Amino acid sequence: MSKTENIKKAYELAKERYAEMGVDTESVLKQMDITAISMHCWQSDDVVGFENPDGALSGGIQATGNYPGKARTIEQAQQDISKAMSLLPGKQRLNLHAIYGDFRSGTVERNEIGPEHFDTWIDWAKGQGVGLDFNCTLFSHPNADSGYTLSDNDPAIREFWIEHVIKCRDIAAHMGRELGSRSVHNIWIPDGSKDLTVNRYKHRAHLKDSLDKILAVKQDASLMADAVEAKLFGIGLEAYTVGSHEFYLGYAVANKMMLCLDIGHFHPTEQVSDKVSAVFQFIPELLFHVTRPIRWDSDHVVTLSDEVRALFEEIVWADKLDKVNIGLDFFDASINRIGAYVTGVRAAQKAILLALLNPTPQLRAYDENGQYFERLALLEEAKSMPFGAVWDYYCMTKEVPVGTDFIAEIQQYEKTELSKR
Ligand code: RNT
Ligand code: ZN
Repeated sequence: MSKTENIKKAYELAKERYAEMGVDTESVLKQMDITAISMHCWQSDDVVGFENPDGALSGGIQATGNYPGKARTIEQAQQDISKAMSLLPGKQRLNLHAIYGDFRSGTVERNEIGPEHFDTWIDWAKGQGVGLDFNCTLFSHPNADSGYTLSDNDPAIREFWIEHVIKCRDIAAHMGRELGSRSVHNIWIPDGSKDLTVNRYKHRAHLKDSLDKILAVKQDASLMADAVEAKLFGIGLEAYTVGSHEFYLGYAVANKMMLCLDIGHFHPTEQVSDKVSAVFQFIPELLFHVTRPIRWDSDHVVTLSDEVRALFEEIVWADKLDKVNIGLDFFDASINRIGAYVTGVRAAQKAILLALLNPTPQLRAYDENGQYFERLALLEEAKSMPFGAVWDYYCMTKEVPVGTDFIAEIQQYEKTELSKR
């Protein structure tokens, strides 16, 4: 029997098993189709960007490793991301950072960037049929050297960054308009202090004031939407982070905007999955940065870990899959970067699929009847259902490599493209 026939046969059997549990795999696959993952452009080149290819990454984040073949030009980044997308089932988007603009070999100050610097990407996105998301970049710049940007004590520094973020929101709206798909603009700032400070309140007041000034410039909600991303600490910024969870949770609720929850931005025993049903009581739409912290916010490639599974289960159980924006945020410079993309996106997609394949109606019934042994048993049995057969079938119907077949494709790409850089 051919491989295709085997995949189909395995799927048909799996479909029956799931149906016995009250799960309709066909409608699950339809949901997979409309659930887009926004791929972060910065795995392609270790968060360097095209403003200053020799510049150092600052802001308390770090990509470790020196695997050969990273993208050094926009063309290379586009080629790599297109390659990765060709190996992924379903729909993706691309998430750009402001430093990835096409500055046409000139220097453009961050507070002077505009939509024209992203035409190259918009054209590429049109060609790929994908939407774009956007991020202002408030790190890797001399005006961030004090450790503070929007919350700096110097009003001139704050003003510079306020202007930058305002420009970035224009760019996001422009992308939304050009591509007919709303762009999510995420605001993350590195601000904080290595050691104890007596000015926690003052910096947070500055940040609030700067954000108020930024958001005073109204944008069309159908073209772009803002999110704010909280964080616990950064490298060299261990004692104090201005934009903490409480700060942004409060800000997002007060200003009716999106909150971005990054899996790596909390205390190690804290679970982002548990925040989903809490935050959704107050905020109608969320952005997630799916990543894998190991001991710290190390931004490892996403795998099908318990926490990633739990995150999507909570989203599905809260019935909010259509109210989440799924971004990825890992940057591993120690392995083939296209391989990192494909492995990470596929892992996140598998977690979504698994969450959708849960026998949720039966689980809820047990739960609400107080049948807790039954609930636990079913949760356990659900783990060994033939989900791999559904995943393989999904990949096959989307005409992308099934199983490990993408490994050889990436090895080939490394040989013909990456090794020549
Ligand atoms: C940093 C944040 C942020 C960045 C990107 C590059 O800790 O997670 O999202 O990773 O903006
Ligand atoms: Zn993040």
